[in-house]
Amino acid sequence: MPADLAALTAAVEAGDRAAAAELTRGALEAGEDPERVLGAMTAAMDAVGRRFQDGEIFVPEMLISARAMKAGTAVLEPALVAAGVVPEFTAVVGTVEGDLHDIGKNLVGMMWRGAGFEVVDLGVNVPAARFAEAAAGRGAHIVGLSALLTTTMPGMRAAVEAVRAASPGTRVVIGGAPTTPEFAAQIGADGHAPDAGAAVDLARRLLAR
Ligand code: B1M
Repeated sequence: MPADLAALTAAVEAGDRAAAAELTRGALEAGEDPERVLGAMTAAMDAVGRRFQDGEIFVPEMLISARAMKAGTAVLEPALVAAGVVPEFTAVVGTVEGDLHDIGKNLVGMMWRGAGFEVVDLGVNVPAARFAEAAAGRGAHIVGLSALLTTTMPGMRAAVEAVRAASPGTRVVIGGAPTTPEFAAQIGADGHAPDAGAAVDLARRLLAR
């Protein structure tokens, strides 16, 4: 029986965890290419990101879809490893030093995972040097910095400078409620994303070869 990849896309978009896992398992059992199965879920997250940006859905729906994708990818992972499919890009994300807000940062990480990136999440209250260390150590293509407090925004400048010094080729993007594109430009970041959906578009644009 042919795999129902359209149903898998719909299940992830609807945030149906059980269906996402089951349809992924069914697709693999039907002999579907693991990369195409991943593509079906990524397509769902692209749609979710667009709907979030357009104000049609909100954070809870985005989180629910991301969790459904996680359920599908947990089933898919062994097949991807066996097929030698490796993520094209590695991203490091974290909330800057002094800042404990992590919901937006987690969304960005989930959306980047949904876009097929390998994501290294450093958590919250991350010193500049730790971003630099992780970017260099993991050979990251992009680093995402989050800040929710005006008082922790200066930590973004320090992190951009530290990453630039340690790995000059790595892109650095920022986001979080008090940040702006102007602030990103001032501190020498490569870009600013107002939300997690836009962070996917921005990363893809910056990393396009
Ligand atoms: Co705090 N807090 N908080 N807080 N908190 C805010 C941010 C605040 C605006 C509330 C207010 O006063 N109206 C205010 C900041 C004022 C300012 O500086 N401008 C504030 C304050 C003052 C504080 C404390 C100082 C309070 C105190 O203790 N006196 C304290 C600081 C602690 C610290 O960090 N050191 C504090 C603590 C906390 C909690 C721990 C209780 C909790 C955080 C829990 C957690 O994250 N696990 C908390 C919360 C929940 C909030 C609010 C209510 C909600 C934040 C949130 O999660 N939003 C917030 C008020 C608000 O925003 N309405 C507030 C949902 C989330 C999805 O949105 O994180 O903005 P957000 O992410 C968005 C975008 O910003 C963007 O994408 C997401 C959407 O897709 N984005 C990125 C975020 N990071 C990105 C990175 C990117 C790209 C996009 O690229 C890398």
